[in-house]
Amino acid sequence: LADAGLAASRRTLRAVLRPGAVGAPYRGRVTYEISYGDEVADALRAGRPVVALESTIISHGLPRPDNLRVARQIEQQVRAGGAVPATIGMLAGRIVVGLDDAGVTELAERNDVAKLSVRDLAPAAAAGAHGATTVAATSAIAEAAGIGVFATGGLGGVHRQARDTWDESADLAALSRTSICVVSAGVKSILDVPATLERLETLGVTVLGYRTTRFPGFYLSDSGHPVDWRVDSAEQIAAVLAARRQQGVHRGAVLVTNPLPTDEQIDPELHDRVLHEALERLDAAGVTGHDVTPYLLSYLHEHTGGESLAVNVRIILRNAELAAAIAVASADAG
Ligand code: PSU
Ligand code: MN
Repeated sequence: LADAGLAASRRTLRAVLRPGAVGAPYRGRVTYEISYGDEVADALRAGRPVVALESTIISHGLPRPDNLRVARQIEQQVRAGGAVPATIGMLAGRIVVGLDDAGVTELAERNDVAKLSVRDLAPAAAAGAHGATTVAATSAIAEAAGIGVFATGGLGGVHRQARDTWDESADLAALSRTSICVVSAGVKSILDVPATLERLETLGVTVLGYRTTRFPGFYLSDSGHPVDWRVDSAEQIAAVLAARRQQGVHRGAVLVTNPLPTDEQIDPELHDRVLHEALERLDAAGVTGHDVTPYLLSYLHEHTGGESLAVNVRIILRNAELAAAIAVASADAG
């Protein structure tokens, strides 16, 4: 387990995982229950604000070596906002809610980290794999752990070729059945944005615009499409979450979309040119399935001269800040 980067401070809340048995065939005493970082476990018990963070962004969404630095910055941002960060991922088959720095480093630096959506969690655990969780998997785990707020960068959605490929991120279906508040900057225009919005509507995902009535396009402040509900403060978002609980109608996610200020968005001309190239290359390279999104993300990072990375980091930190404020406002509201 030392190799898995599990610090001694790590412990399971309810069950004991037999040391050395990770990845071994089920022999009656091995459990795959969620492990918690101490600080997260304490905060959850005490009802203090916690923000879930995904790890696919670290392993597959951002280039090395910036990914590790950014992963730490996101956690710091959540702390600065008065909440406890719970970065979620899998180490040697164990789901960990609240990875420590050694665990985050493993996921940032290893070459054998699997990208895990919800359906992958059980087989990856049984195989003793290291894995990074997507928005779909992170949401599902956060809900199971009793964490109500989750900060990410961009969401997965409907891909541009979906009419032929049926490639729609499992993030959307997961958000339709998972009770969680997700803060994102909308979706990247590597996706079919209007189709993604239609699917979010069909799937019953509540979409809020934070200080906007326009759905953000990640690098671009405005995707060109409207959002029905505008909210202007973390308290107002906490009120939406409280209303859902009290109404007893809270299956599915609340997606809070947090746009970049227009003077911070990526140069639209550079954006359109590189996006066009990336989509052409994707086609030519014959990339499919769960490799599509990482391929497009790394193409953008490599071909915008660092601009997309800088903007990406800015977006994530802003989302972490807002998520912490929502978690604090929700805890204050009881
Ligand atoms: N979009 C981004 N950055 C990301 C991702 C998506 O702008 O890092 C990651 C997230 O973890 C998301 C996943 O959940 O990719 C979606 O992958 P797919 O399209 O294969 O479902
Ligand atoms: Mn896909």
